[in-house]
Amino acid sequence: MQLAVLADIHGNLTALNAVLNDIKGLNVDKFIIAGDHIIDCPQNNEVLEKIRSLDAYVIQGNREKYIMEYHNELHDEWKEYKQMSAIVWTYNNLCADNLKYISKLPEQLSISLPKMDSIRVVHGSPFDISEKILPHEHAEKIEGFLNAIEESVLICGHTHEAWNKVVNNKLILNPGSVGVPFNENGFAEYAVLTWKEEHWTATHHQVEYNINQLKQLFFLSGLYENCETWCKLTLQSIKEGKDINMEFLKYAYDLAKKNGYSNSKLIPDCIWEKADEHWFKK
Ligand SMILES: [Mn+2]
Repeated sequence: MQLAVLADIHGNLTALNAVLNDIKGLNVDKFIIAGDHIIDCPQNNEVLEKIRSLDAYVIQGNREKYIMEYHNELHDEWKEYKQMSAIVWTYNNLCADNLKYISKLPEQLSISLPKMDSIRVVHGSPFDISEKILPHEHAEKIEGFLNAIEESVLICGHTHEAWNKVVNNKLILNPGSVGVPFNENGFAEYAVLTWKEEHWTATHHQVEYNINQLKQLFFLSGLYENCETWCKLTLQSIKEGKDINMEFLKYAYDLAKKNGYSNSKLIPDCIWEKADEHWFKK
């Protein structure tokens, strides 16, 4: 039995197609897709349609949660902020069918296959959809995460860093990110879980794809003109394999604080624009 494990596609159909093409050469029985399918890159409907066409175990990530919260009118103010424009654009462009599909996705899954060790799938951690588990920063906490679950394998995404580790006979696996991977070469990432000799083993895979083609889709889709700053950051993150969006957010929040907006949860557009100007001049 072989399972392909994907996470954090973030609307990047170009990378997803490259990964699926790579997987064709393997003997994969089923897919696990661990959330953040959409937002940040332009082809959100296409990615969801592709996922729906696969035989896959699928959960929500924090991006899908944002979409549902926005849909349920919990964040009407988001439409007034450039900071949130990629979420709002994605929501406004999502087909009704795809919205319904993500609304029905569970936050976590427990997979039990006959005569095989069970697998827990989460996006962040077993406790929180947005909690990061990083192998070096959270070395002591990892045992706690694994003790907290009944299953023998914990699959998580969210950090866009590929790694796996066996602790007390339990396996923790992050397949990395298909759409916005944080690595040295910018290649799309996924993992394969293989059941052999009474246990699961993980292998990591990287696939090169055409980033220029992806870049053109940012323009053609209208995403770029609606969310210019966020798109420039996302493209830089993909090119450099680093979380530039997060670095920019820190910078913009600091700038907001310096300008007397210390209590605002969101960054006012006047600060956002100033931060953009400074950032891309660097
Ligand atoms: Mn995430």
